[in-house]
Amino acid sequence: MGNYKYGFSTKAIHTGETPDFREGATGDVVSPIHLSTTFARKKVEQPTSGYEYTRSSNPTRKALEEKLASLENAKHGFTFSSGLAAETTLLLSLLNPGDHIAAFDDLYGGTKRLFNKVFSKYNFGVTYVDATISENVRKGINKSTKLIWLETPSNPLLKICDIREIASIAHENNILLVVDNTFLSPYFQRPLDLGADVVIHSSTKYIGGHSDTLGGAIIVNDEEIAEKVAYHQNATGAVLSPFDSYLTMRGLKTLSVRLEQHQKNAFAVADYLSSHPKVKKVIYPGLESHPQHKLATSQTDGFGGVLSFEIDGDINDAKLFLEKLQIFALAESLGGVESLIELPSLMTHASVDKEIREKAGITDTLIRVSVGIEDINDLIDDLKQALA
Ligand code: P1T
Repeated sequence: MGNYKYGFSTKAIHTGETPDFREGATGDVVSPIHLSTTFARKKVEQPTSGYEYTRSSNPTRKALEEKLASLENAKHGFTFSSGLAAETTLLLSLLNPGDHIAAFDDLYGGTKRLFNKVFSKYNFGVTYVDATISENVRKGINKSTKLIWLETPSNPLLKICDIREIASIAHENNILLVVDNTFLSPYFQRPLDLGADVVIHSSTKYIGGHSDTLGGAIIVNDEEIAEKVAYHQNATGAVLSPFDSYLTMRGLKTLSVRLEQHQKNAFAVADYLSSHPKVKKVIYPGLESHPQHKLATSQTDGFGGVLSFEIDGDINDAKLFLEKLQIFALAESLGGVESLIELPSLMTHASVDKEIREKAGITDTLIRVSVGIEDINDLIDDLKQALA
């Protein structure tokens, strides 16, 4: 199924899963789960089906990889056992010791831990910059910089970076731009179309959508990058299992309807919290009060289902509020159909040093909400009773 011919939902449902009508084939409408770890061949020199061993390639994983690539308007997709496994494989594919990354200072805590505590041991340098001002990125690069790394919207402060502007700074300097597109998914944002070179996903989130499968993805157009990633995917081995590929594909088919509902509920929650006397500030790119609302509108088709807010009080008030909620689960992660809520300073971003965290704006009373697709009245009632 060609990349550009069909609309988003048609591609989400059909790409990679065309029924097989060849003689003896069963014409499955849904791609079967190919659990086999190895594939028999008739001749020593040549794999008969094109498949050899599931770490290298697997038909169920391939169906998902084709689907994901088509949704990002890309040629190549690769899927991994988690978002961090995708990031690790990308770094191993594209960097050599001594190379440097210019990264946004508001990133998922686990990504910062990977850069600061794991890759730093192998002499990779990282400079964090406030990439909401594109010129800061230029200041953060040096002659060893090979990658610029962004999340937009960022986790957990929902800051927006100008993908087009930063892509041109990257390319003027022969640097690749990586955008983590986890928060919006390709339904609302397609960074490769805006000039990025690599898209990263934690498919654990909106792409899977049901909090029941961990995964990650790398999506690219460039043949040379694709070749390097394919080599390292096989050589290092953190691939997505056939069963997780199936679950992720099943989730992906409803991405557009889920995200529309996530966003609708997120707007309603943002409006409710904005007018509550016990809430100091609400951060949601869909609100006109968000400092980069216009930029968000210029590069995305929507604002997603995650918002953050600061409760008026101290950390104990924040904890009390979180523990009183009945429907919102107090849990890490985001992007599932159920509403999740968490305290980044003690949960998702606890691995980031306090000083760095606070400098970036992740205070002790900042609360992050992944608004689910439950009935909105029930969500608002739950927030109301817990705030009371
Ligand atoms: O959890 P994993 O699938 O390995 O993905 C890591 C990751 C990468 N990028 C972003 C933007 C993420 O938010 C994450 C994971 N985030 C959480 C678990 C969280 O609660 O924020």
